[in-house]
Amino acid sequence: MALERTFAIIKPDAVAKGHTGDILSMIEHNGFRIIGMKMRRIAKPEAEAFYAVHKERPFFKGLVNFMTEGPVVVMVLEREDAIAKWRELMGATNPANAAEGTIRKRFAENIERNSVHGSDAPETAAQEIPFFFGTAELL
Ligand code: IDP
Ligand code: MG
Repeated sequence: MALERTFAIIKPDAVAKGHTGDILSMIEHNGFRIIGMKMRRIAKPEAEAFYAVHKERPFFKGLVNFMTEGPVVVMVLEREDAIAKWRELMGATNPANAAEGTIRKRFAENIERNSVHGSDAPETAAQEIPFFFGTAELL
């Protein structure tokens, strides 16, 4: 497996509760190199565009409100098989189903306020990385 990049977010619930450092530590201890990172807020139109694939879902409005309620940390992570490995470290969308040792098992409040985001496929990563980062911001 070649080096791969994925896009990650530490969501507003986890930032507000002071879990940023613990999550970054888990990322680094699991062999990811953080090649881009910034703390910022996501504006409503940005959240709507970012999650456009979910716009017909009943949870869409709540999701957009949640993702815009406070600061997030957006990141680009690099390692072998980064997309799958990051999804594995995140854990299942619903923390009730998340495996021991995953970020969502440890920190997520519920299926919506679930602490982290990760790209789900190479095509998604290729869209999500430039959504938040210019090439000069990736080190
Ligand atoms: P993922 O983040 O594990 O890839 P997706 O199905 O892509 O999960 O959903 C995107 C985000 O939407 C989730 O991380 C979660 O914040 C929210 N979400 C997903 N399903 C539900 C739901 O049934 N109720 C409320 N929020 C949900
Ligand atoms: Mg998803």
